[in-house]
Amino acid sequence: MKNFIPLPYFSQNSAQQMQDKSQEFNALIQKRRTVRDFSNKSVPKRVIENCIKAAASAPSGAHQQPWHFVAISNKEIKSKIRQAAEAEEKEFYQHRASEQWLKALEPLGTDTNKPFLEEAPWLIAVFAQRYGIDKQGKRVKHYYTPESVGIACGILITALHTAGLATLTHTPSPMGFLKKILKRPDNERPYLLVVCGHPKNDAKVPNIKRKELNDIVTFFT
Ligand code: IYR
Repeated sequence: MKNFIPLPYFSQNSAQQMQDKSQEFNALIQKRRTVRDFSNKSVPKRVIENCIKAAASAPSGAHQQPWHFVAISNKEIKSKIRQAAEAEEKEFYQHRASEQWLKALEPLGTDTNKPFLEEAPWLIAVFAQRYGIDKQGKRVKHYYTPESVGIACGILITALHTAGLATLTHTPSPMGFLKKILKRPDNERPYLLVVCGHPKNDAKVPNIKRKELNDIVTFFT
């Protein structure tokens, strides 16, 4: 059934305001870097809650909001996740990854050791719901789930960065262990593990560059 209301909270900006705001936002987001050296300095739960609320504002297929976020600061659970992730990563680096894949990862300097999974104050495991379950316990088909959850993750990372936190989008593969450790239901599959917190004082990042606008955009005007 249709139920429409007037569009709320829309601010009309002048061309100048749009230019200023977009420039300001770009300057802020350009400072985001994927970080792997986290300090154990704590981050209040309220901050994580706000960022998850922001993430869940993402558009989703048929507005079905096919996501679930598990935020972990608990030491034992982080330690279990580290152990399981490192076991998978060993397999990956020693057997599963092709030469080509390992070569592509070289500039990032990643390896099987994942101390950040215990050191960072928060891990946010994002789950994608392959289907929903209604109040009667019946399956509800979800549409565009990976796209919806991907957009939510983008907003999550942006919100965390805006709050002044460093993030790492981590995808130990396969991630089935997250579902077990975090006791998630059958309709959910692990999508992404977002590690977040403060960077270590001497945190280092790879010396890599983003593509130029000309290399990523085509305009027809
Ligand atoms: N999951 C592994 C390997 C890895 C894969 C990609 I694609 C990256 O961008 C980074 C790492 C790891 O986390 O080490």
